[in-house]
Amino acid sequence: MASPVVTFDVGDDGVAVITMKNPPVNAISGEVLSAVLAHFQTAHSRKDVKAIVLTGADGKFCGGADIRGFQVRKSVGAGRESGVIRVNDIMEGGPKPAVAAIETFALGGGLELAMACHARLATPNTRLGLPELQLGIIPGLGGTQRLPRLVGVGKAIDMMLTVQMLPADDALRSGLVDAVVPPERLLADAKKWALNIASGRIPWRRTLARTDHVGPVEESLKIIESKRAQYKHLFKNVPHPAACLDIVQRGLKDPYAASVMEEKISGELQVSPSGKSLIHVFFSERAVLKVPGVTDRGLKPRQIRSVAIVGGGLMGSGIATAVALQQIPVQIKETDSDALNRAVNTVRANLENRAKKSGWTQQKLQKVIALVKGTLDYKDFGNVDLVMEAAFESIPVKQQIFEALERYCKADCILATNTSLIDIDVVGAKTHCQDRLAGTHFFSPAHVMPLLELVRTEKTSPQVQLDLINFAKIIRKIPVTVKSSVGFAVNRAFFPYVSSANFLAIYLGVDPYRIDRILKDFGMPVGPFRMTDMAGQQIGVATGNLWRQTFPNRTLKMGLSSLLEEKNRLGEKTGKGVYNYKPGTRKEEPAPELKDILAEARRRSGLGADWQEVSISDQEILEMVLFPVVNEACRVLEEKVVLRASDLDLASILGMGFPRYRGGIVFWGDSLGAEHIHSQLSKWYNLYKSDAIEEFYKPSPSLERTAASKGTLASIVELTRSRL
Ligand code: 3H9
Repeated sequence: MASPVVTFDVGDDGVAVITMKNPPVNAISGEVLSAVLAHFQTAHSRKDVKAIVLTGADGKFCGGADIRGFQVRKSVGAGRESGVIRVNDIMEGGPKPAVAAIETFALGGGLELAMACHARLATPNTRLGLPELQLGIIPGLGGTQRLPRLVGVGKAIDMMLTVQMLPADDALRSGLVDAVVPPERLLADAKKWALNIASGRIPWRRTLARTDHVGPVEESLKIIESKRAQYKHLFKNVPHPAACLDIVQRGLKDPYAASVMEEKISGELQVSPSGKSLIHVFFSERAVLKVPGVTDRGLKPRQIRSVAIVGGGLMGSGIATAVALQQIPVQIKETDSDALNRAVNTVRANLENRAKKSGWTQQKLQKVIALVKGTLDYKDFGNVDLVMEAAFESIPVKQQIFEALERYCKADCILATNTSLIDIDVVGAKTHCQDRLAGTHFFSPAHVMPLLELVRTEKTSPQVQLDLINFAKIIRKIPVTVKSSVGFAVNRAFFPYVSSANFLAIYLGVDPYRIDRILKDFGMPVGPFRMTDMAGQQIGVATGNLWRQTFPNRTLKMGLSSLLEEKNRLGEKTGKGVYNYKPGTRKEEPAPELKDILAEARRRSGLGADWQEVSISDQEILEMVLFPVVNEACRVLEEKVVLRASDLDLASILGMGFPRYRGGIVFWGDSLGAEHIHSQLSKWYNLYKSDAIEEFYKPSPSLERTAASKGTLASIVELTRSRL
């Protein structure tokens, strides 16, 4: 017989202990919720039970509703049969007091059950919160009603909208828990607390009826209005943050009615486009850490105790900052003392900035700064566990560096390159330690951006890959394992983002500022033209050249970057690019000169006097910019550059800022359907194929196949998230 998902034990003291047991996080499935409520009813009816303690097995209280069941969710019923009403009536309204004994975490539905108890005890390592909004839903077991009544309306809204998980001491100060006790005393103290409520020594408080943390309705309404203004930016393109505020507001007058409505809305949001996308991202973030042949071999990651960086430019100093921030000693190597001073000073400035933002003490700041050392000599690398090269993008330069690294570093030191362009096999061609070679491709600024592409070659050993995955986690990066190839995953898939925008602007006459606005409205952090200004137009020229060499048939012959570079309009850093920038700011303004620059680009592209602007809708512009990205993503999947489609989704979100609530580039493509994307690309291909754009809009063979078979883009790669 399967072991029960919730156990029930009554001790001699008359306390019934109800324990949720649903590994790995004691999540609330329908079965768990029914069993908890049934055990509460049993406890209420048994004469030998005086009080109840609700807890979780294996030192964890509960991680919330079982998200695995969301995709196949059926309605849990409505009205008085629904889960929330049963929780209200049975747990909170029942005749015997209940205390939640909370260890490690009480999240989402887990915290909601705890809040329906009459008191909560937690251990010092516990985190508590209602993170439902990260999944595109709102709490659905009374959380929007009980949390404000325990911590106040303003704090409850902050916690839900910004997905804050309170540490136990903060939860105690805020009123969310009643006591913090050591883990070894948790159960005994919770029992005592419950018996004290039963005997009247501690007042019996039903959360929904509490008024001690909430002022008059008018005051709460004012708080809600101010929060609506404060969090306006979160409401763009998604329904759940506004739904959460609306339901908190409704509950000010009638929390019981509001909590029934809350459950209904939460269920509807689960199957909304943004709900499905955000739940997909949640699982993608966990799947990416599983690399077959690496993380499933029983190997133990070796600890990286010290790191060296070769090259202290923008990337090198950013990487050194990310390493030092996690208390790992780091050396930076430069070629001369001026460059070295600049590099060390940049890291120091980054750390000072972080210290200011995070309120570090001077002592802590100095301790972290002391971890960063500069050197001009590889001889100092003798003891480091990992070297990351972030030098100039030149094959001979990198090959020389790796030869030196092999000579001076210890025999098991991992040798990595931050190249974003060059094949790792080529970088390490002159070394003999191919099994220790890998790519660690950071995104700029490296101490801020969360993505790390871990590039492996055929020869990179599983141990080295595992060590790097583990190291990435330690320096707070999300590692996506990719195959060594041009552009890896993110730069490769998103190269067409800028190319298609250029095609639209130069060849079809669409205003670049309109293109940027459409992409921003879609949810990208910046449009393609603003992005080229941020990166610098020289980078655009260099990447364009590389692409032209690698994929000559699908690269625009001429983009704006080369013209802008000629005119010394290099982007943000020169105050002029596609946009103009007010001196000393990053605030962009349309440049009146751009019209003439575009006209020149057309002349140079051979577009004669008969050239005519094309009238085109916002929707078509969006698709003309993003469908080529989906098309390239299909090639990335086909070539197995990533392990799974969800890895590319995650990389697109973390590396390019593709909106999370759209699930990533492949997930979004699948939400529209391969057939639609294929038919649009085919249309543009037939309309616009020319010397300038050739096969740019031509559907890739894998998209063609997927559309014909009515399959999903995600299944272009064999390994899927759900099969792991
Ligand atoms: C909710 O509660 C709605 C209610 O309001 C309404 C009810 C009607 N379900 O993160 P980890 C899996 S919505 C199922 O690596 P950690 C996870 O996929 C929920 N599975 O561990 C992974 O599986 P695998 C609101 C879950 O120790 C494994 O557990 N709650 C769930 O670093 C380990 O996860 C949340 O949003 C779940 N709820 O962190 C909390 N949670 O090994 C979401 C995790 O197969 N969860 N798994 O890949 C978390 O934040 C973290 O997982 C947690 C543990 C802090 C709990």
